[in-house]
Amino acid sequence: MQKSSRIILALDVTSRSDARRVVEAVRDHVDAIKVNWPLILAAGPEIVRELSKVKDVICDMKIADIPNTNRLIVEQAMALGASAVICHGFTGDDSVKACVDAAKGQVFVVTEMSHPGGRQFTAPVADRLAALAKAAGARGIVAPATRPERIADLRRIIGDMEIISPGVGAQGGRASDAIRAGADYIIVGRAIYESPDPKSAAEKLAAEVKDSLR
Ligand code: O7E
Repeated sequence: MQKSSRIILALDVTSRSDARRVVEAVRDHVDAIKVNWPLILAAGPEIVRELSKVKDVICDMKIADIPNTNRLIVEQAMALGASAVICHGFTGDDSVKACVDAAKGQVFVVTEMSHPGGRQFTAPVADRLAALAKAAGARGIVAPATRPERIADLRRIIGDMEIISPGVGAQGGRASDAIRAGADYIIVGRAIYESPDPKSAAEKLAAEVKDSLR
């Protein structure tokens, strides 16, 4: 995955035509595309293969099952051309390890979630989830741009593993705060795909990220 604009597009649109329109507009300003259930259910799994020809695709199925089922899901996602997958860690280390093995390490594990409800169950165990991700050999973790101080805390646990961070824009987080706190990439959905001008929205975010790295 390139590390240029440090923006991962969360492409939560619900038609293939919208997906193509947004990707065409922003392809030079994002480093990867995250595909979640809304688009997969609307456009079919082949959308992963199609998008993977344009950019690295992170399959965000938030996999959360027993090890064998996790393995089967990851194998299907990788066969479609995904570069990485996202799984939950609360299922335990055997389930996460099954994802890591099937994806040859290309796994991001969700820690503290970015929405208000993320404080309820994920926040109290986020440090343990980050440690679990590290022990399992994952590539990185997902940590909240809405609480940049938590990005910094979790960074201390995982060392130089990658942090991808959702919650910028529509959820109230700021790109610059997340990057300064230690995120490698921000994940941005609505602030780009709901914008009347997705290209300039992505350009503005990329400029903010660049400034925050100075
Ligand atoms: O708020 P938006 O529109 O910018 O979209 C954010 C995206 O990040 C969306 O796809 C949502 O499912 C995802 N996300 C969060 O918003 N918060 C989290 O804690 C975790 C995720 C997520 O994608 O986890 C894997 C990266």
